[in-house]
Amino acid sequence: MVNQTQMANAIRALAMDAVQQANSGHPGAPMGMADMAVALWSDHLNHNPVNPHWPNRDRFVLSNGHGSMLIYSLLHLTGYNLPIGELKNFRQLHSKTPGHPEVDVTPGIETTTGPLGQGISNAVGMALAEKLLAAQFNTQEHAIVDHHTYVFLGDGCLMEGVSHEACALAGAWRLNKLIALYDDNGISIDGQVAPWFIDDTASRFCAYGWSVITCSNGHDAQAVSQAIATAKQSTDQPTLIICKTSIGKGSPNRANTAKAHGEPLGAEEIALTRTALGWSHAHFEIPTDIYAMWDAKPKGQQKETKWNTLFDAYQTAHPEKASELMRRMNGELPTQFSQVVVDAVVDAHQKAQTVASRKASQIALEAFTASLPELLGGSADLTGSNLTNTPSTPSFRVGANAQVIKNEAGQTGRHINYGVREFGMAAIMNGVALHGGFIPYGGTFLTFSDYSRNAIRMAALMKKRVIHVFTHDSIGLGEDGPTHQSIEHAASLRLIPNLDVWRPADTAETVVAWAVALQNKNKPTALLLSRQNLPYLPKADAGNASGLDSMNKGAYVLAEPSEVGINKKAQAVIIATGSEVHLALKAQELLATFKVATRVVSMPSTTTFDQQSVAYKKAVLPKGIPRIAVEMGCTDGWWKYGVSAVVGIDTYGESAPAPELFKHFGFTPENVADTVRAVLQRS
Ligand SMILES: Cc1ncc(C[n+]2csc(CCOP(=O)(O)OP(=O)(O)O)c2C)c(N)n1
Repeated sequence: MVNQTQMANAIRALAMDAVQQANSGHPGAPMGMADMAVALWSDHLNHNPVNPHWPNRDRFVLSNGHGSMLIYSLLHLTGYNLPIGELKNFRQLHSKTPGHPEVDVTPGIETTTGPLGQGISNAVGMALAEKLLAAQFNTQEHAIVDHHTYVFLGDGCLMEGVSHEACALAGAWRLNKLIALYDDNGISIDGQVAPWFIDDTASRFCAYGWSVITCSNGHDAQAVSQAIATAKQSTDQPTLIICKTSIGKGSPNRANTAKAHGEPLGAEEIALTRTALGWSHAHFEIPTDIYAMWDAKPKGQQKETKWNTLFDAYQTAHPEKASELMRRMNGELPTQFSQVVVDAVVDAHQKAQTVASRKASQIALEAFTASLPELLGGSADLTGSNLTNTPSTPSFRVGANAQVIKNEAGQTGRHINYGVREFGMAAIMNGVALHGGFIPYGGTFLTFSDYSRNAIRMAALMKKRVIHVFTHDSIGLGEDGPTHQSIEHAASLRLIPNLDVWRPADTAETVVAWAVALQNKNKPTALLLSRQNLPYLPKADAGNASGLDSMNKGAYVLAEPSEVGINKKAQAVIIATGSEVHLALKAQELLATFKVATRVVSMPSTTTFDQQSVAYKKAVLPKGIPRIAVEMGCTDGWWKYGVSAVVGIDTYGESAPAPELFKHFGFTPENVADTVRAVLQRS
């Protein structure tokens, strides 16, 4: 009869062998967490290896993603479509077993982890999504959304500040179905952590409002299983289970040392470890009886079938709710959404309002949040500045009994006060998007996008629809000064592959930017929005859906020379973004008085424009005439558009009223016009 130690040893053997074969990787963490994994995966985790996308599965996040061989072993052993050949191919090109777990690459992986601290933060987002979705869809009889979110994490995740931001929120939100198991092995890369990590982790989590359980022997699978059972009983707090473990458990010479952390054990030590563990099977060979013990397919099928029966009953009783839930879980927008977009663009053209683009964003959101219940907004303590809330998005609140509070109309909150936690917000939003059922968006000042940056990058890498509302996007914010004024941010966000970046110029472009962001099912978007008012810019094709079609290409011809009374072909193209587009139009007028003919191109999204056909790009930016870019930010990114000059800012800003700053930094029609004339004289 196979015992739990043998089940754990199967993980240890696979981890040792795969890391050895790849000649790189981290054997220590999987070997140390193997018993915790047995406790969770064989006694508690509700999942179906045959259908990794079963909506009501428990979510499992390996926050210490360097221990990837733990999860690959578990997925293989429990019956996911991850054959042993993939484990033999660990860390090789195009294998399903990359160095760190990657969502949508390996069946059963819920999120991409590796950047420490973000996995636990994603898990907070998943648990939030579960709680909110349950409050929105479950009925007295039908607990359709009802699962746990489990996380494994190590010292590294706890040292990272983002874990504080996210875990504090998990406590405030009383995410009682979030259960984190801490691999407390006292080792990180530099050695015994004692000199640099003396936090009292139990007290820290108690202070966040978590329940904390300590397992003095994290290698006692039954004790860990008992702790998980207790954690599942929690009705109002998330739980941290502290498991005292040995890194590299089983290795006679490497266990409990940093040497077990990030390199192969070596053939000799592997042989010694096998002997110590009593594991005599060939490399990568798992005996059938151990496979049989691990096989989670029959139980998983049963659980899903039971849920399907419940869902059928739900569907019969509440057909609309059932199809709405499935639509949202599949990430599909409602069919009427495209009409909502057209109406919002037409409305923007008709009203022709002069407002800040952050206000234009709120106007767009009013239309979109009313028709998309999946939009889950928020702000990192700047709601009144970011303007991320609308009448359709009351504040998300949780009562002392851990229930999501509903208003008189029975609606849950849909706008989250993340507090001053930009990175936490971004990583939590990733978790919400990964869970499904919501499209998260969150606001802060553009300058603080640096705080969130790695989570934005992770959303882009994972191809998840997360929308960042970055307001106060330039020196145009004025008196707050250089600490708050973005300079390099637009350019540096544009460098992140698969991140769409929009800097709209007026109300119509802002609606389009939001619409594209919402339709970008497989990428995140950053919306860069002004603090200061911007005029509506008349467009030749306004008032019909074709206006939408040019704006959504990321750049379009806004004004030809004829619009300022010059009947000759353009001698130069002025390219501008966001708040600088109206300045470009004024420069165009001024140049006309000198008989200089220019075309103004509004380029709200360089990232979207870059995706267009060569023919379209040529039509907007014709060859043979000089181009001048205007943007209140660093100039670096513009040279790739073949510009002859950039009116930009390559220093930090200054504290002063915005109109003075515009003059000081040369953002005047006169300076733009002079720049164009200087370029023409040179060419
Ligand atoms: C944000 C981030 N910084 C640094 C690293 C590099 N790194 C990978 S593992 C690790 C140490 C983690 O220690 P611990 O969580 O205790 O893992 P263990 O040694 O127990 O495997 C570091 C610094 C990383 N992956 N992510």
